[in-house]
Amino acid sequence: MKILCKHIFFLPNTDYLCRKSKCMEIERLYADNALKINEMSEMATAIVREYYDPVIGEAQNTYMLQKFQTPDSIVGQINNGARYYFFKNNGFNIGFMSFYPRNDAMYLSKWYLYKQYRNCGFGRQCLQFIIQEAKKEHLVAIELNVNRYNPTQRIYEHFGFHRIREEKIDVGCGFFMDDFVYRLDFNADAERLKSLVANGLADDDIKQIAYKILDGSRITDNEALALYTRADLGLLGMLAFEIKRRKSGDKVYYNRNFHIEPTNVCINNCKFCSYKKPKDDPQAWELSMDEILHRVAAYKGSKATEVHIVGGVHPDRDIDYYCRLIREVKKIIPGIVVKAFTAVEIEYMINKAGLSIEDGLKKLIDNGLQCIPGGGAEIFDEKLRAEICPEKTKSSVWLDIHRTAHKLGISTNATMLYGHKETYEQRIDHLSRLRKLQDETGGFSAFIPLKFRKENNSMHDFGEVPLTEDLRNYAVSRIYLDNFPHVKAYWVMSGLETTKLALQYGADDIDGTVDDSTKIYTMAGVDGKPSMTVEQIRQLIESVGLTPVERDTFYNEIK
Ligand code: V47
Ligand code: SF4
Repeated sequence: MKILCKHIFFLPNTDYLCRKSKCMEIERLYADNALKINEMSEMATAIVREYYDPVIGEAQNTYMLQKFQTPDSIVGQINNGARYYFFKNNGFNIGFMSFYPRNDAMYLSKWYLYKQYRNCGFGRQCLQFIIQEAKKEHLVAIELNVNRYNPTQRIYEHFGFHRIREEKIDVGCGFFMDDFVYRLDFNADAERLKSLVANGLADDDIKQIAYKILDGSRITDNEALALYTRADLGLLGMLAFEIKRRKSGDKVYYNRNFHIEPTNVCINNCKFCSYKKPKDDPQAWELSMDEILHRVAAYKGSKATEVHIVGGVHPDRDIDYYCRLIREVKKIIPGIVVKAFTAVEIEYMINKAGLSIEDGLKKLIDNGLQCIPGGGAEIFDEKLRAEICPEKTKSSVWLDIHRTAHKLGISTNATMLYGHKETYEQRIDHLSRLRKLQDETGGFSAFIPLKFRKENNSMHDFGEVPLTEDLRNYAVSRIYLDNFPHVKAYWVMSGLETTKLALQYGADDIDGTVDDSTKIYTMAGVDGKPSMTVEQIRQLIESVGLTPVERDTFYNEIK
């Protein structure tokens, strides 16, 4: 059985617009407390009777009268097979949804949050509730339509829905809506996989964790530790791939991008960094604005959709310089998305200008910043951070900058530098801080594990971890970060063969074409030129049986 959800409207037909406007009017009056519950109920019932189904109309009437008496909480009721759920908070009605069975499916006929409660996080709460109900019913999937311009898509992705197709909906009166259909699969293969786990060699406690994961539940820190230390790599791959499959099917995302690294001169001295050089070093560079813009101009007319701008924290540059840089880039290629500056660079420029994080970010956004990359996170554990990158932005500030960016409406990425001196507990602590922030804001798009590379830096003697450790880390991260829509295997850092394997261990994104425009990893010892054509990327993804999908920075698919 499936749940089919229709967002906002009941069923598409010719009187849709008329019905919709009446319903909206009633809801508005009710939300403004201008209507009493029985008046609202009668009017709503009349509309449902007139336009839809008398039985459901009655049920709605009975339901409304009963349910508005209930105390705070999300409440539900079954009437004649139809269910109505009203969302309440602090005694106020914040919205409602209703769904009812038809043939072998449940239709979510309406899901609506009153205007003043939108953007307050209730959308997430309601969706969580719908998912929980669907699981209780043992439904296999939820499908719902969302208007392609509706920003709530991010919420669905946050919960693991993936876009399966586009649909043109005839809403009557000659109007059409362009929708995306999103789908969340619960346990298509869960039972089959559970029996594989049951027949496998894992210890009982690992098996219990595996069942929990396959049931779609969140794992605890202790369970993550058990997976890191005791789970078989094959089992981890199977679980992580299943989670990836539920989130993005067999798709693997890539984009057409290039980097600009304005300088490798930096006020910090991170011990793992092979990139930073003193000003007078022959390997140091400080590109002028003209040089940068010249590089950008080379992509004019190309199909690149994103420029990724990051570099060292240069002591002489300030926020006005970087705002101008973004503006000039946009003048040259107006449509390009500017993903720029790690939280470390941002902290420096904002402090230098004497601005708060919020005002500094607003300024950057007003000048065209659209996304913040995930760099600078390293490892959040304060003690280890003080050892390997003592001057760097504090973990709490890194998180604050990303939190504020999300609240201001831009998405960001998160990274973790692993494979040096950190313990598994420290990795889990790092992932846990990210998971909590993502619960709060939902603003992260992708998590990118970055493997420590040892050449030309003062942590050389730590060596590099083996491939098995990379895969273990991809898998546990994918499983643990259940609220991150994407895990990226950054091919420039991991190399092509590891990237292919990472796609079997939970990654669903490999970054982009890059076009030989970054030096961070070649300077740290990674072989080969960081450049791939679209054909090479697609071949790489297809070679492991998955489907390449070009995306923009925000994971909109590009046809
Ligand atoms: O923060 C520096 C890492 C990061 C080394 O958001 C090293 O889409 C390994 O964050 N060994 C910058 N890692 C790169 C980065 C990134 C890359 C690609 C995509 C995105 C994204 C973000 O590089 C730094 C640091 O963690 N790093 N030196 C090294 N020796
Ligand atoms: Fe500077 Fe970044 Fe290198 Fe640290 S990792 S020294 S902040 S360039």
